[in-house]
Amino acid sequence: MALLERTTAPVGEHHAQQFARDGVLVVDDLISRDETARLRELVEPLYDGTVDTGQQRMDLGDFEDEAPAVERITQIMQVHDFVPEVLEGRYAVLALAAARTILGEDMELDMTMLMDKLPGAATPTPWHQDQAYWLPDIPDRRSLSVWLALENVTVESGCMAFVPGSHTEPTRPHTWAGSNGQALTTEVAAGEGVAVPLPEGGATFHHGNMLHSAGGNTTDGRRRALVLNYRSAAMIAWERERGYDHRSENARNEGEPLTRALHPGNKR
Ligand SMILES: O=C(O)CCC(=O)C(=O)O
Repeated sequence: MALLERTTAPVGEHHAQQFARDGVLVVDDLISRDETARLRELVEPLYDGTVDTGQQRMDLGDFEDEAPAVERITQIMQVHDFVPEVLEGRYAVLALAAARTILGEDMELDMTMLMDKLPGAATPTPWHQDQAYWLPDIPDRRSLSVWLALENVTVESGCMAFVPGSHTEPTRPHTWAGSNGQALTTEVAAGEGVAVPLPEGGATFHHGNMLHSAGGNTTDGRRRALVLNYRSAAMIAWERERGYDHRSENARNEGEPLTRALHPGNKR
């Protein structure tokens, strides 16, 4: 399988050109092992339930009909509401600087999210483009997501996969991944995707129109990631005026993909 070029932090002008071409950057060493360990420690109370994350926690994998042995894809939205310290680390400074270098000085943090696949949670995150989840008429589609590996992530434990260059194509039609849940999915041909294993503290940076997925976790270890999403300050204000703030009070409605976010109360 093809490998994506690896880069080093901090992300600079050269990387901005690479991002414009590929729509994704792979940074093996965004933060140190100590910083990663600190982040794991900060977010564990959210995972183990010591901190109640209420409706911000959901199983993104509940599109599968069979009853799961373990929560399939644990997703916790707006992590910094519960643990503001997650934004105090060096990586948050690096990620914001990268977003501004790559997409413009008006980039700001829009969303944080935790994604955990417990040992044996073998449900893949379906192929999708983040833009399929957004308000369809958003006037400015610049967006960057940083997916930070909180431990070594392999193909077997559910690393991310991307279709380099797909960010320049129109957003593909998406459908619900199943009769339950809020995951969307789209068609990607075999061989289009490139899997990106990462060491702990490594990160991928992907464009909002990038086709991506993640494998299931077939190992006996965890697969935790912290995601930070950036877009322009004006677009964050535009979203909030329309009641869209990436919280999940109404996880799924009956609307069609690409219109769902317009339904009253759907905040995700
Ligand atoms: O971690 C995963 O399983 C998927 C994450 C994802 O889709 C994203 O960060 O946009």
